[in-house]
Amino acid sequence: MSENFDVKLDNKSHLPEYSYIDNTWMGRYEPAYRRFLDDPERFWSEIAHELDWIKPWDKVLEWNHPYAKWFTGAKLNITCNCLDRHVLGDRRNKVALIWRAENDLEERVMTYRQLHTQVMRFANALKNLGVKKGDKVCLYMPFVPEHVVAILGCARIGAVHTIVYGGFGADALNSRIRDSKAKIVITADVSYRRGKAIMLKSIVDEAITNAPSVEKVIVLRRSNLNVELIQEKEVDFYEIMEQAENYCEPEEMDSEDPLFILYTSGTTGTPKGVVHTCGGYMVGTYYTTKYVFDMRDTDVHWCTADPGWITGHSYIVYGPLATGATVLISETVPDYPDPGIWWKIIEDIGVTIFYTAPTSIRMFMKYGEEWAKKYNLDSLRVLGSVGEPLNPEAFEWYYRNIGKSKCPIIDTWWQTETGMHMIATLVGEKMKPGFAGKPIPGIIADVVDKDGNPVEPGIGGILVIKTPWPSMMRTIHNNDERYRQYWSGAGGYYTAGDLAVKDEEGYIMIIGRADDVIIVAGHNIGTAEVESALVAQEPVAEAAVIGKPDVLKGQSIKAFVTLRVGYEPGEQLKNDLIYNVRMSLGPIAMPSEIEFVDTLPKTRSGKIMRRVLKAKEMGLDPGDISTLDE
Ligand code: 6R9
Repeated sequence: MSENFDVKLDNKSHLPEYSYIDNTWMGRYEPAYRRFLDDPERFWSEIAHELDWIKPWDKVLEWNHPYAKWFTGAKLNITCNCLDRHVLGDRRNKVALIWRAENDLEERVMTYRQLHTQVMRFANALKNLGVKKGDKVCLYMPFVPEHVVAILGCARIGAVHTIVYGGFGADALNSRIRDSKAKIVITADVSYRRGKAIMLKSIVDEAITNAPSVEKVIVLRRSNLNVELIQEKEVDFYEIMEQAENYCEPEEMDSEDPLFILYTSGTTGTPKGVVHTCGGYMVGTYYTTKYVFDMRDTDVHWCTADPGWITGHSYIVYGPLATGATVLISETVPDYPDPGIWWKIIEDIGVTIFYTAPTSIRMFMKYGEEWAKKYNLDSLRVLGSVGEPLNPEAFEWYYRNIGKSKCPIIDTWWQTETGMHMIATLVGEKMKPGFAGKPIPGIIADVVDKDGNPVEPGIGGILVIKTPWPSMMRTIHNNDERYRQYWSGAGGYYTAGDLAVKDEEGYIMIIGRADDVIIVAGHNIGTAEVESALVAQEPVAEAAVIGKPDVLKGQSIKAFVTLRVGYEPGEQLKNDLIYNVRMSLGPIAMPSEIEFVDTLPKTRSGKIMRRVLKAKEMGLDPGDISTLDE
């Protein structure tokens, strides 16, 4: 990786017109960050002390590069912090979960007390099936409250959950079950998407034909289809719950015992089974939910991800419940039955913290702001973004149309591997559209060259995390060698696989995945910047760029573009788009080709898969496409 990235830094910034600076939990960014630097272990131990432990730790951190152990010697159960402490404290009858069905007609509400009981019953049901601490349990479920019950039920007894997104097909499910050697699969008869029923159970039937580890399948029957179950092997979710006791003692987990395995989104390669452990993950997700989102007891938190992604694990389930929030969970997609559905839900429920992905925001932009205008969004106070770079155009749209210029936009950079937010602009801090922000207190991140030396502001390089943090992954399941690779490049720092650039104030902008980088005439060009320059133009809804071999320049840039509603493709438009990129970024970053497409290939979590476009363009095998959305 050379340092000669051509990056144009825009100095536009926003101070939220209405800010919460004085009220944030830890105070302002600078003093909090300094407090962390003064004594990192004390910083983390102070946060950990806010939670309940069965036995406290002997040491905060044992670091033996690249292996970290956090809160060693401590015993805990994460469900005690997500449930028991609220039930025993003053949140007993506080609403824990509000669920909206895909059709927006059904709603279910569960208090902390109710959720606690359900989780304990389910945990006992798992025990009755012979599930023990350390056993792997695969969840392949629709997004219903029972999904959360099943997750926490596993954690209650120390079973390691591995959640597979309910939109994946049989092959993807099969490979994850086989890699994790799951003993139990939990599923449902159907899930619903855009009004259509998807027969989840039949997909499981297919997926487990050659998965000998699977002993039992638990089926949640939510429809009236009366799906038949094979005696012995298959059991009904509520039948086994009914036979189970109400109280379940929490399993004493060692801080370093695994909590779950989650397979990565696979934008750039084969999915990897990321392993997270109990203690550190609990501290990291609790801390970031509370601090980064400035979570208060009165908040209604809505993260639009699915539990099948890390975002769902950390910011639907574990983090928000550990802080005792009211969590909205919704099976809806953003544009069904119409593109106003999410705004309607926010108005109905009174959502205060809303966390979504750039892909959704760009989709809303494509349909126009009228949809959001129909609803009263005054309850909102914090808006979040995750998953891809939030380009300035989408930032502005989100800030004005959804946040009504009063809500901070918290762009959060992190990964399945990091478990928690790493880089973000905190509530009350100056926001810079296009920049994720600064490393949060607790995290030392930087932009470096291939030897690990920091590069100058404005120069692109490799994004690294320099020191361990509590919720870092501990290994890749069945592939520790692959784990070590994360810590073996760039001077031995943790390399995230992303490229970034820092400005004079230390704000970090993500410019793309290292695997997607384009090198034109010796200049490294991050995909995000060119895509952003395209999306900044009114007709463009979304864009993806790839590098194509070019005899003169090494590579040339090809852009794939989808248009906003009301725009037609044409030669003139192509020329205009290219001209405007040239004017904003210069000739080096100018696409030499543009192709208009109806959709872009994305992972099921909404990330653009540039390698699929590239393989198709060059007539090559796209590699593992199990995570591709159809
Ligand atoms: C949480 C999650 C991780 C990759 C990551 C990066 C991209 C995530 C981002 C972002 C720019 C942000 N990414 N958040 N890029 N700005 N705020 O998405 O985890 O599915 O493992 O993906 O997503 O490329 O390396 P995961």
